[in-house]
Amino acid sequence: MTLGIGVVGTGQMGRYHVERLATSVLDAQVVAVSDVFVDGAKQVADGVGARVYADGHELIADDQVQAVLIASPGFTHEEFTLSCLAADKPVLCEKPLAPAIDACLRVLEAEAAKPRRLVQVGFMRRYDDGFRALKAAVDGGQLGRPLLLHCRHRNASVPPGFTTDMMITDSVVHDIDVTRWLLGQEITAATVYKARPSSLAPEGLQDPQMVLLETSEGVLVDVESFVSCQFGYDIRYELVAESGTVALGEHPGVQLRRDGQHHGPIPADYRERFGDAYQRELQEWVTGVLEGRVVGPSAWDGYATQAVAEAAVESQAKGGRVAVELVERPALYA
Ligand code: ISE
Repeated sequence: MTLGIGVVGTGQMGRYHVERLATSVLDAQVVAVSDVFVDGAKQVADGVGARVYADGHELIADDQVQAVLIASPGFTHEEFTLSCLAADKPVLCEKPLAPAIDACLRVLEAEAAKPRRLVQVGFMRRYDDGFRALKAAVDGGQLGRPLLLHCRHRNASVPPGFTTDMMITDSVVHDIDVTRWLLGQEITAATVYKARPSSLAPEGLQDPQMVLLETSEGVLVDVESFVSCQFGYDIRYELVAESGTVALGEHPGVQLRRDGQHHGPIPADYRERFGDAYQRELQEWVTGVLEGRVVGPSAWDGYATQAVAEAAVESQAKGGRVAVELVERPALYA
């Protein structure tokens, strides 16, 4: 059996997913793509023999489209996800589920009324070997109760127009998601501290920052967000538990020792660092949908992450600790 997939949005991430779906994901076929920039969409469609739409809702209504991947700009995610829910089609929505809590809640409410989950949110780190090993170590319990989590999230640089709040909403959201998933706890408060800005950061960007998160069971989590670190894409994690620590290993690749020095590669960006994770995310989604289940990061995860992100953005703007309030978790996400 092959899953007919429609991809909404053929910008950078949309193209990245289309290429992977067309070349290396088993049992997947891209049957339609859409974008408001139709010429770009046509180019992508021609490469894989798919139909083209200017309007994502028309793509979702296409009978050949059995499942939808949304990679259009964040502000369109709510309407397209709701449209998929109305059509009863499984949907993998890139993060964010929606860029505002109210919008996330509307999606949550629409899905919670269904007998089964249809929505998955694109938090791909959960599919990375290293992050999975970290979770297995925490769940295995040999280290005792987690106490602290140190997260480092560094990008070499950011595109023009990247703003200080996007350091949270575009970048730290991944650390928020990993924290909740790794610890199996909700985040109850966020406090943001701004370091003096790097002279190499774009004008006006308050980079780097430290985000302090508190969880429901009292674990403290610090996240360094540094989006113009210059040297590469650098993701580090260390969990401190009662009787030991567990850390993500260095990215695989050869390590060279010569002339009294050692050298190793640093990935250029998240697509290189998490290429395998994206692959697994798509493959597990396709296989699951063909078997009638959606089990990846849920709309609840998308909502809870957005709620924490908004608290952190408020702390960024006003200073101080901001508490996170969540609605009651619907039974569908138990
Ligand atoms: C980017 O949008 C991503 O989603 C990456 O995973 C993240 O690490 C990066 O910081 C973001 O800008």
